[in-house]
Amino acid sequence: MAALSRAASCLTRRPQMQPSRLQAARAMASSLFGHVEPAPKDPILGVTEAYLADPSPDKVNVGVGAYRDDNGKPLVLDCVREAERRIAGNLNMEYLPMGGSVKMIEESLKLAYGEDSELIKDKRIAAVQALSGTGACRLFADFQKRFLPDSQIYIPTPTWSNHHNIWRDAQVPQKAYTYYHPESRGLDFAGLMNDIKNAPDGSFFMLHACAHNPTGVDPTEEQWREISHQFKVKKHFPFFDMAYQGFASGDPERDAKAIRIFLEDGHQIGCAQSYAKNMGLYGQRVGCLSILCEDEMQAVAVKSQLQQIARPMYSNPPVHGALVVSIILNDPELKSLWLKEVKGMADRIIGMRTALKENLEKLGSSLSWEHITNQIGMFCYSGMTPEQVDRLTNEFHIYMTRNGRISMAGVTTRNVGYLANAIHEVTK
Ligand code: PGU
Repeated sequence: MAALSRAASCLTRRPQMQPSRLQAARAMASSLFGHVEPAPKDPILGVTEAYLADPSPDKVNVGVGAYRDDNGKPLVLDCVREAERRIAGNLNMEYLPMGGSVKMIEESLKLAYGEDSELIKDKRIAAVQALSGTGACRLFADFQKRFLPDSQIYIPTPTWSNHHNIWRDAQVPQKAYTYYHPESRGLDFAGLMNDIKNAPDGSFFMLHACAHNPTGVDPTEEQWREISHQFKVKKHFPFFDMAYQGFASGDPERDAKAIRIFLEDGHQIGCAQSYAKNMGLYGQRVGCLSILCEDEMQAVAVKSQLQQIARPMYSNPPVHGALVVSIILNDPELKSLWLKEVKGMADRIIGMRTALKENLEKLGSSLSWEHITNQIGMFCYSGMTPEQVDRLTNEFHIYMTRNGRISMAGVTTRNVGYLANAIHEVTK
């Protein structure tokens, strides 16, 4: 006992330092990092932090775009559980190649470019596994900076807040293009077309492939055709961020329509894919970056450069999520289970849109809430002001981003009445 406590006091005893040396050490530390200010809270992930810190039993998190089941719990898909059973104990955890899992990439390209795409057969697509959608966008931004150092990126107003950080850190200058029309709560198509026409020829545009975040407003098929035509005239390069394939319509094939229209028109495109939402693999960080090239030789060169960018950052991407994705998409039975489960998630969200709107109407709200059911995907861009959102948080413990975006994926049968009542209180 005595020996133990002696040993413990040895461990906790501080080494004696001369006061002058201590002061000098502190001064040096403060001169090294003394200028480092705390970073501002992230507008989306900061909301989750605040939610977690709130002890209220009534609290509701409709901030982050992460799917919850009708009990408000995170969902692991059955197809994912089955894939994990097949992985466990059967597969090794060796490094993947720098460009990631070849199988996962093959399956991802089929999802984005079409099962029988000639472009895949002709090996015209340079593609690498990426650290989910964020990593795919960032790899592309770094590639853009390295090989087209004078180019800029056009980003819609509004957009997912992290797009600005991604291209900022890659040191690619950003330009805004018109997207949303606040009065009609719909697409500002005329404004969008004008900005496309007025951008210098050969500009880079970042487009949300489907289920635009945060507005939930997508162009119609006809409008996509016009956009694609105008891109052709102007020789612009479309970069599609496809973080919600399957979440717009419930069908991943239908949600790839915008991309397919551009492909039919013969564009070269870039595409960021994520399995965070549509396979519920959020924290596994699995996605794919692809760049359609002129021919196979160019694709080989581009892929080798993408790998070169990845190598000093993280060397090679994580293996587990890539195994899950490739097992599911490679097996017809598991794939059809996945498609059923994606549709299930999308349908539950659509149901919650109707429920939220009906609850607001029942409470006698004189405002129009049509947009809740008109918008698609994970989010409702409610039109609430930052001050109204602050009241929701402070008075009702409802957590959401200050731009008025409600993650419909966090709305459940149990909390929809409470949410509607609170929204009515702060908007009446
Ligand atoms: N692109 C868009 C348009 C997104 O909305 C998101 C995620 C991503 C890419 C990146 O997703 P990965 O997880 O990297 O695949 N947006 C969510 C999730 C939280 C966040 O901000 O990362 C959101 O709530 O907007």
